[in-house]
Amino acid sequence: MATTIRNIVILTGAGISAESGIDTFRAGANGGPSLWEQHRVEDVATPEAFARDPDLVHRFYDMRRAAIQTKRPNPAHVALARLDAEWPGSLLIVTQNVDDLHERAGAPLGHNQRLLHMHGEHLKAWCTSCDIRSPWRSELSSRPPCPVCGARGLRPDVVWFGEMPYRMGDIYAALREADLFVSIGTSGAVYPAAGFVQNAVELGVHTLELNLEESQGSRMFHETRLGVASEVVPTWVDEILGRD
Ligand code: BV8
Repeated sequence: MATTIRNIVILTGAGISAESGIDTFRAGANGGPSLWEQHRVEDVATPEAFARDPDLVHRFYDMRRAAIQTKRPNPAHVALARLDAEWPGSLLIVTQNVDDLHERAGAPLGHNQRLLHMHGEHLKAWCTSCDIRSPWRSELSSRPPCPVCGARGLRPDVVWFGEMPYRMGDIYAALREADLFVSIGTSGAVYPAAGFVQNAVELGVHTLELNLEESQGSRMFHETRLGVASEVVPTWVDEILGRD
């Protein structure tokens, strides 16, 4: 472990929201892909699926956008919000999740500057006509007008497979400055997020994995702690804040 830890980058995945009741992507039998209306997520979360069958894709996202609004942050989200509020060094929480549970866990001032949704957000709609992203909590299946330009071409503001994740430059810049990279609740199955641990190791950054089970990247971490996020994350946050 680096003697002095100043700059931390944290990557979170679906596992941090599992105990809040949001299905992970590999919630299927023996870790297989979870299905929705007999579709694999990877087959619905693509621009091709949206072009081929927009009603199906809108239905998929309308259901999930509504579902997350009935869920609540769990102690793991709350612990990271506490870290955000109290950590004296720099901190970037990069989430692969498109739910808003990190935000709702307690948003100390400037929280949004330290939270980055690399795969977009359920609660935003992206207009394919004027390119503006608007906050959005209801459905898109009825093709509502864009709040800005009025066109009826809104899509979920979610990064689909084959699309470039958001703010990759900021993420790599933060990794270059980091003393510690922590991966929480991710299977390490989807790139480029799954490659961050490799980048960190090559940059000499200490790497820690907090996960329910071994992930595809576990062998690349200096340290792996297994357990449920609602327990292992608060314990780690107490430790790093010097409260253990
Ligand atoms: C890109 C938003 C390039 C959507 C998501 C072949 C063909 C086509 C593409 C590719 C290919 N091979 C590789 C690719 C690239 C592809 C990819 O990696 N595919 C995989 C399937 C092989 N990646 C992409 O397409 C990315 N873009 O590469 O662009 C490019 C280059 C230039 C120009 C343009 C483009 C974009 C990927 C983003 C896709 N969108 N999300 C939506 O949500 O609907 S990905 C989605 O799946 C999530 O965001 C997340 O990233 C991923 C799921 O991973 P996890 O979060 O890890 O969840 P998972 O269920 O897998 O694991 C949960 C973990 O938690 C488990 O380990 C479990 O043990 C643990 N857990 C469970 N419970 C708990 C727990 N841990 C703690 N406590 C608990 N209680």
